Amino acid sequence: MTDTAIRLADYLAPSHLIESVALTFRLAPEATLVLSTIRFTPNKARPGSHDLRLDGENLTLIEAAIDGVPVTAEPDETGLTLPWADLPEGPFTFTAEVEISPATNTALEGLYMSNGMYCTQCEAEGFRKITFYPDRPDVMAPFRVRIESDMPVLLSNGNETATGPGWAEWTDPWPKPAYLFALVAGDLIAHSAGFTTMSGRPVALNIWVRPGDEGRCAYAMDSLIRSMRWDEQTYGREYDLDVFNIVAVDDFNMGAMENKGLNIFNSKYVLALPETATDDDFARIEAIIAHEYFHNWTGNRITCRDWFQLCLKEGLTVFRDQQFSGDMRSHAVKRIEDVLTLRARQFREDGGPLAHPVRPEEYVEINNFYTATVYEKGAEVIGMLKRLVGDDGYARALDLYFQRHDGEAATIEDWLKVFEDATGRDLAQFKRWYSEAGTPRLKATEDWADGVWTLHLEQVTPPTPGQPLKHPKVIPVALGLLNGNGDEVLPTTVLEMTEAKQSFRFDKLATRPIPSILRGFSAPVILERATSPEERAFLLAHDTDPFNKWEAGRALAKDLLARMVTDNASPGPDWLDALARVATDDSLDPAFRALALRLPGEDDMAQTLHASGITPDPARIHAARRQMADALARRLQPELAGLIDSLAEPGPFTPEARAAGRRALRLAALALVTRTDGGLRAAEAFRSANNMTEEVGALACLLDIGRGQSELDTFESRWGKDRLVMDKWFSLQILYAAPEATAETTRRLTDHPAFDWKNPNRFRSVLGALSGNHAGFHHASGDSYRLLADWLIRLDPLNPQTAARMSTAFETWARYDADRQALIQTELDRVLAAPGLSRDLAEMAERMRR
Ligand code: 0A1
Ligand code: ZN
Repeated sequence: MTDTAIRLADYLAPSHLIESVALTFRLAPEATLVLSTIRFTPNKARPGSHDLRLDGENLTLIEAAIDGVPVTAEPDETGLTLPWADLPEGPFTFTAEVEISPATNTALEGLYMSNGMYCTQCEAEGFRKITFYPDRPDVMAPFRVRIESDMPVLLSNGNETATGPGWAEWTDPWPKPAYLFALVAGDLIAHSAGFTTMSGRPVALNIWVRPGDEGRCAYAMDSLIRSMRWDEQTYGREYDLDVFNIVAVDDFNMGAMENKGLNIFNSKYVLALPETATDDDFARIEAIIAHEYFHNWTGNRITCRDWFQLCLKEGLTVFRDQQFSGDMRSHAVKRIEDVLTLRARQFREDGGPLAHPVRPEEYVEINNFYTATVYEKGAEVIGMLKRLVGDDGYARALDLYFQRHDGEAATIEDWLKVFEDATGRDLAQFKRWYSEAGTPRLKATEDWADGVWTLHLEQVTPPTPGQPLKHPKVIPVALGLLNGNGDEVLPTTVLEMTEAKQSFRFDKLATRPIPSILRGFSAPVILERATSPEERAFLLAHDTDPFNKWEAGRALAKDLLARMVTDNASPGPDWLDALARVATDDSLDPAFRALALRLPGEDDMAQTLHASGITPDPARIHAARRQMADALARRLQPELAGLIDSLAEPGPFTPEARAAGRRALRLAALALVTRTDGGLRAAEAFRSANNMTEEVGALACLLDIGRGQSELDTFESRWGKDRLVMDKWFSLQILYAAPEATAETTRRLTDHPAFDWKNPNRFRSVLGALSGNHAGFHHASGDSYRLLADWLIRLDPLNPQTAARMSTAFETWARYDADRQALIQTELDRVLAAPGLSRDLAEMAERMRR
């Protein structure tokens, strides 16, 4: 593996730059012709006599020429080298004619077909499957594209500059790397709108979908318009083309892609109606539309020098979409949700064999580094930077970033330098957040004497693969102090920790304060502090910081669940009463109350137990968590019916946050009632639901108590023709299967005629649900491990990217007992022995293998 690794340290500037690119596509499913005319110029930043290496994979080269002189060099497996001796001294024109086969491209990378429509996915290195090109992000060029096809709608990047029967020409004036290239041709229909930018320029907006889906685009369009306005108002960023097109495709490896002026989306993140999409779907659509739109500046106008800098665009763009969703909805609720995701995905990654820095230093397959660490921890690092330099400093740094680097391919060094220049701060130590993997543990203890309260902090980052030794990081610790009445005696203050051990003194206090540490989750660390249940309950009731208020309840629940698993404890009044008070407190946001009622996840619990030196038993965790839910249901029983009734939404469905929060709390209450009424109320809720949130919400309640078969059948006959809705039907049955039935349920569903395993959404909805059912996946029989490995081996030759991504289900093996470890290692070995294994899956399996 190491001999094929690509290293940041080996970066060399490109030998040649590109002045312009012209492409012609003659589309045909199995024999598309790609004609390219590329104007190259030697790169002055890389003096010397260099061959020109062009990337190219799975291409049939018909002919190529340099300034009209045929090229005699032959391509190899990964590209074509134009020897220095054949290159003119100054600028020259390279032309090529290449044939490709989109219809047989199952990897969904490059030019491929989905439901009879042509589309592309070029990030990270897909353009090399379209034609010979220096497929690296630091080579930027303006593109002209001509598409010839009898498909009615022909789209590419930029503005449409000419069109006629059977062809269209698109011109993108903004220099871009090849990974932002896109082309779409199909029988599509547009949901259209318009937008006037802050300087008064009109922009045509279109969301292109298959005929029949045009009625499901309104929410995505509304989200797009709000994103465009927000980026103007918040970051001063204006859109820069005459048109912004979005296309929804059913077969897509990821969520969506920010191609310049032509975003391509997994249809799951575009199409939504109240009847077909849940509140979570609506929120995700809003966030992803915003994310891709925001890339226009953070990613496209300023791109990455190389793929090691991926977090430069992704961390920043996630941070921006999180800010946007907070502004559109509730900052408190959004922060809690983001931290839940961070812990579930990034802390999990950071604590296992796949841990890597936010800016990795080497990779074998870059597609394996579109990770929670690069995205979510990358966003956290920016949040910390903002906390340290303040809102004004952040705004000045961002202005400088856009001014200094517009049109460039930049690095993390460039990014940190704008903060240093704009604020005068030295960020040398802060940079460790980019280079060191692992989640720091922050240990907190206190002293109290003579009106002086002292907080002692100690940071330790555990070793991660390839990085045995860690260094102290700059940790912004937001702190507030409360007195016994719940009044704030110290409002939120950011302490700046820079040493391995550091103490902070607070004097002139009348009474011993109750600290609220790491408010707003001010740094992506694990806070360790011995805290009594009484103190947690106090903070749950009184903390003025909404994140820490929620966190106190969470910690209370996790402490209890841990004791239930290890000591057979049972839920007592401290937790039950504290939670009941929050659940029924009408002065609190219903969305917040719903989050407070959500019990800790089983995977999260396994991670926590492992971190404290206890080998987690998945079956015990599962049973204890259910026991916890039962106790809560009994405690709240007198209130639940009233709560459910009072939260009924009069009037038509709206996806906005307020209504969604009420539905979330209502469903949380319904889930509890279901544990005591045998499903009566949930069955009724399923029957009367007029939106997908309540329909699947009620169904989930029933499945969770082992009922709901007739509702499943009703659901299937109602939605059998709707791919996106049926993905939910597949997932739910597996997620809520009993541990011993999970593998069998999954196997049965893979035999279902609608299980189209070549469609990534459907594959994920089944095999992703298998690994999402913690106790079922880790069932002692090892059946689930085997089943997943079988399917990874089967998918890999067709779609290595998705197979590799789903293999991360095994990344937690080291948490479990020796038997489970051995079972997982056997499966990883079996994957590694698969003939013709892809580089993608091979890299992942090798990194995970003991
Ligand atoms: N840049 C996109 C994510 C993306 C990455 C890779 C893809 O194919 C390998 C597709 C999409 C984003 O951040 O939304
Ligand atoms: Zn992105």
